[in-house]
Amino acid sequence: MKREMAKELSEKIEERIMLKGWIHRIRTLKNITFIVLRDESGLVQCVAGKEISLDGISNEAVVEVIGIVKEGKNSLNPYEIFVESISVLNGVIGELPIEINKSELQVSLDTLLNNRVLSLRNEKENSIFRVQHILVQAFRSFLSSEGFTEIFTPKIVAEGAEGGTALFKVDYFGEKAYLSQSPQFYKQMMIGAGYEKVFEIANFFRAEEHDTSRHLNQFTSMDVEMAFIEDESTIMDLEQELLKFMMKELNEKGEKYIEALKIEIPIVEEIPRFELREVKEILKNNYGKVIDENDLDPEGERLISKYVREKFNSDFVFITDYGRECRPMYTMPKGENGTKAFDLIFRGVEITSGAQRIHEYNMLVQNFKDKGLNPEDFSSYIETFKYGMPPHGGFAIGLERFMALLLGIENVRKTSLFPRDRHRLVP
Ligand code: AMO
Repeated sequence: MKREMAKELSEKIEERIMLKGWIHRIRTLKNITFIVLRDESGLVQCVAGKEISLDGISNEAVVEVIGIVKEGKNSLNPYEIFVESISVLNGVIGELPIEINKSELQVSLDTLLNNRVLSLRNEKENSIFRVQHILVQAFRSFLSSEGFTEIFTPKIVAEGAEGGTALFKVDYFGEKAYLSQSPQFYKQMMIGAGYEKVFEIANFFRAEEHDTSRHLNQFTSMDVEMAFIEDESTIMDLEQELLKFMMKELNEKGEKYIEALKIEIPIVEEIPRFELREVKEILKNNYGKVIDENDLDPEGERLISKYVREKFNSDFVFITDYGRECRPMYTMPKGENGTKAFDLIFRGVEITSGAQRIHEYNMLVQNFKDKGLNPEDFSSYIETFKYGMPPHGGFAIGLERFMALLLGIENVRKTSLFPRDRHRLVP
């Protein structure tokens, strides 16, 4: 007998079918037991008379049900199953550490993450990573259709690519190595290799001591790099179109999850763009917030987002022209002390950094020196700029952070399957 799925029974009325899944809930009345079965497609109620043996049947046991499909009268599913037999394929040992059949899990973040395999069975938690799949597929599919090539760069590297941020050390056969913070150097090197448009979706590692709701020590970066750009605006145009497509795909393919998670999908149109100096003016004039540096702090990001939301009805804002001292060594300078770099702020938090990069060898060497770095330590990257590197630029979206903001989830640990933070190495 072929296995059917709980939410695909419309053609099966009055037929004898087989379902397999987990026991979601059991309610026993005098002569009848209602068993809600859960499989990947959803829930269905199974009705068992008292002649049916329920040995070993308990919440979360894996079972096989054979029965007849009937029109149902419950809100779970338009159909229900009159059980002829139910057998346990694999039972549950001991007490369940969490009750997962609630619409909202009533447990602490630690309990949720410690019992990840169980908590992910909850519909809401489960939906988060279905949405992730749609977003990642959309990212890949949009860029592929625009002629980008997907690349896979090393995750064990000899030097850090992001200047300031801390690195995890690795003992590489007795040699010093690090876990990669970003594919930055390699995606640029691929531009040098003649792939004019590349992207990568991968995990990267930051040994930051941050213990915040928006930092992980292992995160997923969705990286893009592209040759022959005019300047950083070409890159922002691309990201805007990419986000439009990702939101369209989520709308079209994610109905079930949008409902489960009550997602407010942002409308992506012309994303407002402000230079950092304009942002500073806006924050001073509207919120009395004075910023001295050529960078924005988290409060500044939150306030400019609020302003743009109210004035432009946009959940996104690009901020451009950051100061040279707060951008990495590969960033193309602009004017006296600026850069051709931008951030994308979404609902109050930075989700993307991007920029035009330096493509001239001498300028790059000088910029590394200006940042207090020894260019010789980075020679395998810098040498490639001697042999004809086109003007180029790119950006990266932090997937967990983007998802947390998109889904209205307060902590990035919840948008990571098995988050790595300062205190968490298992599961
Ligand atoms: P940046 O360091 O700003 O830029 O990282 C890009 C985006 O990645 C996400 N992100 C993180 N998410 C969770 N935890 C972290 N510790 C973490 N660190 C970063 C953020 C951030 O906006 N090479 C450049 C990108 C480029 O210019 O192409 C880079 O890595 O959402």
